[in-house]
Amino acid sequence: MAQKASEQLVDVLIDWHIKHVYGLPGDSIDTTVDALRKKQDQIDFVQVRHEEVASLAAAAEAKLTGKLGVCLSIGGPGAIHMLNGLYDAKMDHVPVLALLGQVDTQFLNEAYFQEVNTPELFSDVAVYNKLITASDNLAEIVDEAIRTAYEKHGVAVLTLPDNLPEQKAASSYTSSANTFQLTAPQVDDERIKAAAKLIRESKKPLALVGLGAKNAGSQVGNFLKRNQIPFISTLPAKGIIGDSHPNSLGNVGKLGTKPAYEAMQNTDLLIMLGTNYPYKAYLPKPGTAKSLQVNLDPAAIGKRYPADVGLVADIKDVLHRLDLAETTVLHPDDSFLKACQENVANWNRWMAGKRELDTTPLAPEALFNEINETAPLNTIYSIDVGTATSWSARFLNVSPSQKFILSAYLGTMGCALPGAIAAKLNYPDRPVISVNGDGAFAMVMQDFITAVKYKLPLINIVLNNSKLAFIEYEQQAAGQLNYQIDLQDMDYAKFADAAGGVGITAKTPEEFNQALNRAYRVQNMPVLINAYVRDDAPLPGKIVGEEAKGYMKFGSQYLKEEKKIPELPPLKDIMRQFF
Ligand SMILES: Cc1ncc(C[n+]2csc(CCOP(=O)(O)OP(=O)(O)O)c2C)c(N)n1
Ligand SMILES: [Mg+2]
Repeated sequence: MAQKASEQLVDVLIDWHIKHVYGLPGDSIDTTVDALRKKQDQIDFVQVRHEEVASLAAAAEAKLTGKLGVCLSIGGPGAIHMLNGLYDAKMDHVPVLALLGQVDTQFLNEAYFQEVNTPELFSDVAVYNKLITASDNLAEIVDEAIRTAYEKHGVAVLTLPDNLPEQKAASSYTSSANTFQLTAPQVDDERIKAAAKLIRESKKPLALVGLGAKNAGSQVGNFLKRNQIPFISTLPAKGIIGDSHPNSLGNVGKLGTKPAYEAMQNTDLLIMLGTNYPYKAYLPKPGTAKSLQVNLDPAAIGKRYPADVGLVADIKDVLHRLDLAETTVLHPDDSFLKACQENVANWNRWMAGKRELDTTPLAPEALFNEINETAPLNTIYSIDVGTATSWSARFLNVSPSQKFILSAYLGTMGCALPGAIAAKLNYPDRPVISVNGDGAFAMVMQDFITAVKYKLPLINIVLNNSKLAFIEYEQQAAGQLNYQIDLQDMDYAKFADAAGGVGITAKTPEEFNQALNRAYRVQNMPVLINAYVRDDAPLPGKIVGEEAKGYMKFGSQYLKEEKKIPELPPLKDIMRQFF
């Protein structure tokens, strides 16, 4: 018997091992929802309360698992709600499929109720973007959409007029799920030799490791150790090699460390592994360092810093061949590494004082330290945008056995809770901790109820400073007076209780520690810790250029803290001992 096109569509998703479809039903997508209902024993529909959460959760699922995330909504308003999470997927280069409803074909182009031209609206976000116009080839197009999302590491969007999936397809369809594979280009020996030469001839090599190294963490870690090369991690790549690796200098950039900033200023060879890190101000000054870059995307090579050798290749393969190209290590000299390590030791001593701050309201530094010290080794962190991002960059030591996700390049507030929902659904046995500011949480808080509905014991920590603290400091850095940054407080713990979860308020370090301890033991329901925190400035590793001028004007606390940094000896001075 011929199948309905919608049933074929769902079969294609099942073939690709899709476990979850995040969404909210409604009239223009209901025939697809009906097909999902029929296969609910093989694929879960995760009902959210706002479509933005569906797309953010789908993006997070892709970040966590490396597999396609899928989200679904009606056309018109529901589709528009999904844009944000789809941009998050696009900008963090993860595969997501969005199924958007549309008015029936007989009403198309009539400016009908909820008729939005989604193929046009989504044209910028999508790597594959089609309006379905027939039922016979729907399954084929879904299959191609998925292949393209994987191949281009991006978002595939299908707009489905709701009368089409309902119709019978002319013939059966066999998906390409079992035969699909991605292969990395091969690099010729000459280029590998050129890369080896660069490393051998450098005195102060430094690696910048990005998300492209995700599946090569231990290989990169071993290579850098053997060759005495210090490394810096981009924030989204945090934990891939592990913050406690002896060669780690922490994260780079505004949220990064002083040792990382200074190593960038002093290196003579920047080795960029799987990164397209955009903040040029935190890279070496052009002309001061050579650069070796490895990236699967040819367009990323030389984009941020001129490359002397560029390898469009898989990192594991390159490192393996670099090892083969040399019988001995390429870079046995540990002088630069030793200097950097001493710089890190000084920095860590300075930071240690902050980890122990015992204040009311809580110092976020101490709060993050408590999470760091108690979170099990398989914890998944989902971090929001705001000062939570800065504190996590500094005070969480993420290990390769943990996972760490955030909205890295879109930087959208409201990403942490959807990320935590996806994390708990995909890894039910692992602890999941999301940390968000009070502003960010309020953008998606309705979906705490989703975590209640699906009995997800995630731990959602609200950093409650009753303001948009990150913006407070941004305004100051720009030399502006603070305006419109205060947030009305509310009892988030009571909200969590009312939603059917567990709400706990914490105002002191002791209360927070107890709350967290209790939260680890809760089963079958989400916990919200409403943590009242000081609005401490997220301390700079180094303020660059224009920002410094802005702070001068404002004369803020932030600048006073920055002045303390020179108390730590600069890397240049430390280096004299080693060279
Ligand atoms: C959707 C969205 N809107 C606005 C911003 C700009 N923004 C970045 S951080 C921030 C403040 C975050 O406030 P909150 O969540 O309370 O965290 P805090 O910085 O106070 O810890 C804002 C408004 C953003 N990144 N995303
Ligand atoms: Mg806040």
